[in-house]
Amino acid sequence: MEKFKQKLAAKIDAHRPRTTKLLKEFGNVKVDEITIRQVIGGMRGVKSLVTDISYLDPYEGIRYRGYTLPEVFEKLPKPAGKDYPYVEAMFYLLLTGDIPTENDVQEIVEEFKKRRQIPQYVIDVLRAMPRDSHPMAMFSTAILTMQRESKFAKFYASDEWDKMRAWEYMLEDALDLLAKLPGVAAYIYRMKYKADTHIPPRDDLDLGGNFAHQMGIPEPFDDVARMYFIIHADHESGNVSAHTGHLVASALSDAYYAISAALNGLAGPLHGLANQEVLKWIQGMMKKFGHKLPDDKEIEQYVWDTLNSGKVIPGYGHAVLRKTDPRYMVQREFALKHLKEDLLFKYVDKLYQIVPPILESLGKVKNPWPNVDAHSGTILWHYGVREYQFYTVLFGVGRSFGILSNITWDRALGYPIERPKSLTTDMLEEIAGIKK
Ligand code: CMX
Repeated sequence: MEKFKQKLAAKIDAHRPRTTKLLKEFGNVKVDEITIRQVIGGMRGVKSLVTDISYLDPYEGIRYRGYTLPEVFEKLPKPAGKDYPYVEAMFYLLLTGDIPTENDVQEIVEEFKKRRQIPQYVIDVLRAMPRDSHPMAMFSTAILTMQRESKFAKFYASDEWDKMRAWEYMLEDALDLLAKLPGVAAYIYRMKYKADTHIPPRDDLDLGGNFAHQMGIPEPFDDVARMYFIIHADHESGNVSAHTGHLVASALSDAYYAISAALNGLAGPLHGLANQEVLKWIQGMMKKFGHKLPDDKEIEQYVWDTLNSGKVIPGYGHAVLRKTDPRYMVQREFALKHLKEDLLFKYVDKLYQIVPPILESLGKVKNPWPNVDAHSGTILWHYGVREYQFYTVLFGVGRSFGILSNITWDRALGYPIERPKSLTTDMLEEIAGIKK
């Protein structure tokens, strides 16, 4: 791991003067202006965060370190005979900004293997939870339970504490956590849904391959896991899960606190739980139509019935994106290759044509196009992961790679504790000129 750490240290040293210069010499330069709509409306579009790890263009979608998703899939090294890259390679890219060589990737693959053993007390805590707890509650609890392992927290409490070296300990926690998260997720899955039978890890597999193995699902589910973890890793830092992770870590809380909290945000139906909601919604439709593909008029009516009952169409819309999510397209391409004849996919395909014009006709929806969650459940269902409460856990494993990369850099660049200012309604009325 020394080679990787040295490389990252050099990148950090090279970057620090840029941040320092901006702060010291240009700290008072205005970035933007804020409207009352943004203040009341969830800070939508307020430019108040900085990350170099990913950038979300409303029309182009996400770029990781400047690379679009198709470029990420094309350029990153892949395990022999596989269609999708090593998740470890993506982690290398997120942290360093560089495309790794096969040797670079192997260093991370081996490091994760060394660190993946899950402490017995985590298993004990999971087993003590009511079996009908939501898998996201279990996942977040498992992570919080491991907080006692934090090397960052120990470093902070020691006489050695040095702000300039804090990132090294955040990275240690990131590696420890990421190595264990797929195993924890697989454990929860098999405990809850597979008669509490468990599959030990294999040493000859990469992280994605081993995850599929521990879930007990044959190929090409290993490629599904790689694809899935990669597309869910990062989406800038303003989304609920990434922002929560950043915010919590800004208090110098360690990675365990930060990731557990971030996952609690991911568990919301407007965020990561939407993939579960999508599948529930489509299957409700399938049941209604007797598991046959209905005609367009019938689907239109079903969509309108959902909207008229005051609900949103899950899997459609986005706070930033203004076109079809490239993460949806990546999954669509996979589905067209591997599950074209799957009835569920045919529904998803039909909805892709029917929903956007309906949402557009409402006149208020800013993005009528599908997001990442409109598709993911379909592929998982096809390969036998039919317990859709579990889908957000998979999203959470992927998202943790992005958040942990970000909070490692947060510490490297010494970002301070986050503390925006709030106003009262009286004050806003004064600003608006309603009140004197
Ligand atoms: N169906 C119906 N109405 C929708 C809609 C959808 N899919 N998406 C947005 N709208 C509505 C909003 O509810 C809002 O209506 P009101 O003014 O009556 O409250 C209006 O359109 C404007 O919303 P917006 O500015 O277009 O969207 P927001 O930035 O406020 O919200 C999001 C974004 C994702 C929460 C929203 O589009 C939504 O609820 N989508 C469905 C849930 C979903 O798929 N979430 C997953 C997002 C991806 C992720 O973060 O994981």
